[in-house]
Amino acid sequence: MRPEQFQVKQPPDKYPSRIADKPAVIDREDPVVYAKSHKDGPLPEEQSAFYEKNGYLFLDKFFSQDEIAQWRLELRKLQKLYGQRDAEYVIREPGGTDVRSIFAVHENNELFKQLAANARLTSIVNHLLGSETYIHQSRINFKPGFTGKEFYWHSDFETWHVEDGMPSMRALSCSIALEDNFHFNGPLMVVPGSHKKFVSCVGRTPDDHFKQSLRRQEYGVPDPDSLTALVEEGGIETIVGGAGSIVLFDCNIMHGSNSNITPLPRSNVFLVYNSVENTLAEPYSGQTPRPDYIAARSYR
Ligand code: 6CS
Ligand code: FE
Repeated sequence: MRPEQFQVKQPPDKYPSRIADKPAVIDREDPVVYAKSHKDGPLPEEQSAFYEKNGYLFLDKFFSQDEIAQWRLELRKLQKLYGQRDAEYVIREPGGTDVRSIFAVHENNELFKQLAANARLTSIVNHLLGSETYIHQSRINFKPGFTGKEFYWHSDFETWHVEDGMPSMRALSCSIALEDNFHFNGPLMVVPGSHKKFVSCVGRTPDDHFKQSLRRQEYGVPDPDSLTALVEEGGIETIVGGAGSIVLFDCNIMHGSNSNITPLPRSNVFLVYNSVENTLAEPYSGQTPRPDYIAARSYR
């Protein structure tokens, strides 16, 4: 795709957050599935409809064990390399030095670049988002055994809107299990249906917030009452699946994951696809945009 200059004029702030002194829950204005119909496209109709209703879709054994083995080998190489070496796109566990995440793997690593462009995956993503897409963010979350700490409840979109300037809810994440995600080693938890509500959070975003939030997020997280209300309505689903399974989840679904105190790593690669119709504007916080390795401000 051609290099695209991003937004020149600031789209309206449809989802204000971190500006009021008390939380609010507002309805989603944007569609979930942008395809004209659940019928056309690479997904069975009931799966496309399930995604719209619930905000996520689990696909077991999406990739073969041979494919996974090569990516897992690469992941272990990166983990070893960055265990000893720092880089701005390498995030360490809070209170420790184990590698928590490595960002921009779709740019810096040939194998993960190819994975991000996998046609079986992008055809499904483009159907759900109703357009061509580009990678807004990619990362490996290692969730190492014993030391992998939690990711507290949050909506990715709340952060991507406030801190990156993403105008609308027209993006999704694909989490690819490179190790088995069991119910006990810190799998992703989602609140089905929560993608249709936007929780406006309290608190002012600290400058350079990402230097803290990617280790432990404390701003842009829902207040207990709002979270309780969402869970009372939708419950909590834990996404478990063997290496090779994937889960697609809407940018605004409330999700999180617990710490991993088992010996078994829960290492997943996350690819965030954004519609080319939804390119980043200026952060709605009014602050300096986050670095490109966290939020792409152009694509090729
Ligand atoms: O701030 C972000 O973009 C990152 N933070 C979380 C907790 N999830 C999305 C993304 O990795
Ligand atoms: Fe997240």
